[in-house]
Amino acid sequence: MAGHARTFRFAGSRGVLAQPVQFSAVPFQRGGREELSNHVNAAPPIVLTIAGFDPSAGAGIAADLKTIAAHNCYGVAAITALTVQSTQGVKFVHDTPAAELRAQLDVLLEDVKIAAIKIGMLGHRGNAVVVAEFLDRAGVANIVLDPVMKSTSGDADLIDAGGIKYIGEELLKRATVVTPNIAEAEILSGLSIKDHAAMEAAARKIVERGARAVVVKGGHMEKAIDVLFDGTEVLRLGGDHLKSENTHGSGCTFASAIAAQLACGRPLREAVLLAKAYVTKAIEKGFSIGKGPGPLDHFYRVHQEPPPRGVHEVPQHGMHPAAEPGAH
Ligand code: PXL
Repeated sequence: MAGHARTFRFAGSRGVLAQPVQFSAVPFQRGGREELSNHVNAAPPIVLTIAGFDPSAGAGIAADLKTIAAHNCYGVAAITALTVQSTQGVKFVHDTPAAELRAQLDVLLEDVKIAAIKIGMLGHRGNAVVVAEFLDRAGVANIVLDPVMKSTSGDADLIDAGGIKYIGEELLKRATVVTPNIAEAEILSGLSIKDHAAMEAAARKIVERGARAVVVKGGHMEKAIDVLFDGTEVLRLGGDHLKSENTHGSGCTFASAIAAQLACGRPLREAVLLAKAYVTKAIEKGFSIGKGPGPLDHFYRVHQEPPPRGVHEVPQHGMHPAAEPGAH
């Protein structure tokens, strides 16, 4: 049976593909994959990340997908920008055109059920507008907004001035929780932040501007205290200032961990506390992979300790054939 064959043309920045891609809508035939198993795995909660791509995979989309996977959720992604960067910093930023971002978001929305959305780098105002309109269409309850403005080393703008203004005026009020660092909180609140009292005042101001809750991240302060304000109560989340150099992508990881916890049904305060515990440990276990600040270990929970040296129990069943007594 022929089924429908639909032709897709991809008109990207490098031109139209020479050969149109054929997608066949023929259902699986008898004797094919369909017959191999009738087992269906329960689907995990789906978390969508809308962020930029970092080729060193420490920050942005890659960090988000690793974090989401480490929380037993399924991550899907829409890319707002392609950065050219290594652990040594951002060299260039190529923003995704707004129409392309909208197309990425819409195909996902019509296909899968999204439990939570994490928003990171947006690149430019056009993408911020697309995201606001998408949030209005999608009706997803859990929205974590990490209002990324500059790269960690401060050497690159990850959004334009119009985009920053739009975040403050439009995206804040669509967010379940916003996770600015000190510099971002200063811009969003219009306040200068020198101490924990000012962090709290900024948190209140950001909620006044429309966010349902905010975590002002104090990681860059001498004492790494984060301030969570949920519109009713202020909670100071203490933590040691970690000595690790390998902190690249901590903000993305924290926001994605909150999104995953919310997707799993945890209430906000618990989601934030668990996300802080996760990111702290992932920083502690982070590794140096290049010449600059390295990434976190997003999978520290699944990495096994090597077996202790010495005498080992030899398994009696399921031995490797080479280890069978008859093999020698
Ligand atoms: O950490 C902020 C950030 C977010 N997203 C992308 C980045 C960075 C920092 O460099 O590259 C894609």
